Amino acid sequence: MRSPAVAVLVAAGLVAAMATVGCGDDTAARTAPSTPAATEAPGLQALAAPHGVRMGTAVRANVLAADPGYGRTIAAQYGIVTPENDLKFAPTEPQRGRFDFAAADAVVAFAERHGLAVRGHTLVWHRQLPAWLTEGRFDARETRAVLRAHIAAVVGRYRGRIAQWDVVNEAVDEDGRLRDNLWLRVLGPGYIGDAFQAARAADPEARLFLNEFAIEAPGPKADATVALVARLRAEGVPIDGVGFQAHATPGAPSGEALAGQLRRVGRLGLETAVTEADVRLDVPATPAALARQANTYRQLLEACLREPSCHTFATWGFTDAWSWIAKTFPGQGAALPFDERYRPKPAQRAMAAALRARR
Ligand code: 9MR
Repeated sequence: MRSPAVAVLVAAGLVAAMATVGCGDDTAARTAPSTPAATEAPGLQALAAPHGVRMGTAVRANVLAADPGYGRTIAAQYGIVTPENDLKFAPTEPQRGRFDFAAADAVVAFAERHGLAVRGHTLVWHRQLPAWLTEGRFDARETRAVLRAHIAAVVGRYRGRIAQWDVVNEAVDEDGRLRDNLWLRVLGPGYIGDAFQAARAADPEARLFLNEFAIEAPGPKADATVALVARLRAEGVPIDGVGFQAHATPGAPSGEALAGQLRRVGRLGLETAVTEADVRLDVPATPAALARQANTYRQLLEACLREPSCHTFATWGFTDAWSWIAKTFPGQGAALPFDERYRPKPAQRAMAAALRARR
């Protein structure tokens, strides 16, 4: 039973929420990110705030526009959002020098209305590149100009409004070599430093990250990534952090492994972030599998909470209604902390419990 004082607070919150949100009109909301829906338990961000950690999710502009409940859940639960696709190269520069920011603008405006921070994803990657670039047969001079102009335009547009950028994404391959991509082939390894310089020039306040998958446990790829960022630091490249994507399966990576890798990067004086966590299951998921998934989410979050370098814990979406997993891993899914109707799963409750326990 709630105490009378709590009941009064809840009632007051309900009135305030009704006044700010209106009749389901998401666009009018002015609630702080940590403010839960009045009738619900505190959201993840409210629980994480005392730890100095932002809880995040990837977000899709098209779903935000189509479904007010999607945005409401994000605003009630999270403190930082990452456009899942809307800031990538092809969507933002579909023709050379002609930019389209409509979808990204909508996400950033949504975040600002709700007091959420934004992670920008991503400036330099080997995927989601426009045909004019992949088929353009540009030489090194022109490719460098394309890279710099793209970063100047995209980062510059959101100067002061995007807190963290994934400047370079997935630059290292499984064997620990620099990934063989268009940028490396035409520009050589210097493209990485170049991209960070251009991002720093376009927004000196933004925190600049190298973002990578499968570096959450020891191995050649993790070693090479740590060596790469140490070298970049030594060369004076303006890099602030490393993003650990953390696309997981139950138990892998373990929390111990992730904490160890976060620590290695933290020791270099760099920030760390968990940027794209999800824990995929065979579908339909059994209760036992959902419990193992919850345990994995709890362990991954606890790893971030105990490493002082880690200030962001973001999942790659929040609802099983919208996730990249089913397309890429046939027969798998159910990877996120909320179900298809935005109801918390055991994974969400396990993360909330971890955040409460460590207060
Ligand atoms: O989730 C994204 C999916 O909707 C896109 O189709 C895909 C295109 O390659 O990219 C997905 O996001 C990726 C992210 O940008 C980088 N890390 C891996 C993610 C899953 O593939």
